[in-house]
Amino acid sequence: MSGRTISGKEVAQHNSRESCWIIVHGKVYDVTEFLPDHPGGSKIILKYAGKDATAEYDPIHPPDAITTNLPPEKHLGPVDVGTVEKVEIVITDQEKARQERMNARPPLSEILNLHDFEAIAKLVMPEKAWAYYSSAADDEITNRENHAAYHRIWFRPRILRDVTNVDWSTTILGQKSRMPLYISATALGKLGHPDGELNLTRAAAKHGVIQMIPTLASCSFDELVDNAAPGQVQFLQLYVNKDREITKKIVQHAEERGIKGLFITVDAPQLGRREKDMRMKFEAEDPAEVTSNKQEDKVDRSQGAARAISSFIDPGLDWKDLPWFKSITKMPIILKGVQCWEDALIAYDQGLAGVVLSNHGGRQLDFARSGIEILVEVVAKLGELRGLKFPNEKFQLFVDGGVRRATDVIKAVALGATAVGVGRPFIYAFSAFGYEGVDRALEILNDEFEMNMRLIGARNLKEIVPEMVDAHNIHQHVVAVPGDRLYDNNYEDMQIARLRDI
Ligand code: 173
Repeated sequence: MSGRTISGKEVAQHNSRESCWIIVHGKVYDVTEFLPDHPGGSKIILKYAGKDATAEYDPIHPPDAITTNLPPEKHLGPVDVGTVEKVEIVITDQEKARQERMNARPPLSEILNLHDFEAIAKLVMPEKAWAYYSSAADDEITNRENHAAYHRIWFRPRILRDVTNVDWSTTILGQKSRMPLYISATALGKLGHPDGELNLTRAAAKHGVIQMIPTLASCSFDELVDNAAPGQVQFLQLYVNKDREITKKIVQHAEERGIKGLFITVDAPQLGRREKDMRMKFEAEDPAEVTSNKQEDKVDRSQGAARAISSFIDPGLDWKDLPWFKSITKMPIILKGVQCWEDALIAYDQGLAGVVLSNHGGRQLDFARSGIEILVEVVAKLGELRGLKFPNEKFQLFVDGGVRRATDVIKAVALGATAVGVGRPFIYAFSAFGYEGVDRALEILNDEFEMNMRLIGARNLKEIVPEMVDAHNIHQHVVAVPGDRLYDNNYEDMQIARLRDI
């Protein structure tokens, strides 16, 4: 970075595809040559050519994204802040109304369960953020099935056991956790709250639960590790880059920084179609701009927030790559997104530490089965073929998707899971209430554990045995169960195409 201070006026002259400078956090960058390579497409950068792009940049990128992606000679120097023309931030009527709703949030003491966070988040989050987080693939059948599958499992509680003291703590990949639950990886946390994933780090520290840091966090990886409490356990979710050197760097850096488990995402060689998110983008774009888009962008921003930044993910990832991962790290390796016993068996035979039975929150293949349904077949088949019993220390099974209650977690544990991942509910908690929201969400789950452990007659997780649940209908997708009123209230109907305003 040269020391020269650059005037806002000079920056403003570089406002085209031919010469494009932008300001981020008070520094000027020449991104002209980077335009065609920007994972989010060139168009969005050009919108800020010659201007301050910080407000648009922040929610989507970790703070160090620009410095690591641009060669040093393109870092032009600090801008003379007083001379920068302010990018006019127009507060729309819609935004005003949203802020009013934010001021009308109920006190946290009135939030009684995880569904409540979702209901409030839906009302107070920026629309773009809600569209991105809540959306799922295609017709969102799997998204809803993830939750509904838990309705097909019923309890067989035991009575007259002294349940004065109950303990639901456990170990996950050898690490202590106060609950059989971890905070799963979800991208772009700053879309929902300015502190992004840091809200999760702090609340996880307070409650002694493990946070899985996403590859595509809005906070930088180091920021999330630096802000962890002494001894706090974190895992890393990994999207594998086409450039394996980049992946190697990420993995080895994570290990050096004390990350205790590597969760490689294997269900997203291409991102699913999240149509709520896509539709939101159409509405946000100026129609004239949309129609004049001449395919000059590598990535069409109208595809929604996730697709725009996912072009680095390698669809060529293969079982053949696993020995390489084992050669570059000693961290336990877990595959996240396994969806049938055959693949779980290969993972076991390859000596991996476990698998997450997951369909990516219903965001990838629609009509993929729920994690909890897959768990039942994996436990049965690996028992039959390899003599394994679950939960198993050496090969751990995790599930995620649709979990909203401690009873859901208890069902998974009874069926053989070491722990479950919870993603969206914590994003909703911090989007609506910041750190305190996540703190409250974890407190609610703790309260639910205490009561439900007593009610099923288990004093610790070992006493939660398969006989305590009746899951014989789990593979039946057409059994009638009562509707879930709280969940259904939050579930937002998908929209059908409609005419433009005339
Ligand atoms: O589900 C997602 O949205 C996701 O995993 C993702 C992938 C790439 C970029 C951003 C998010």
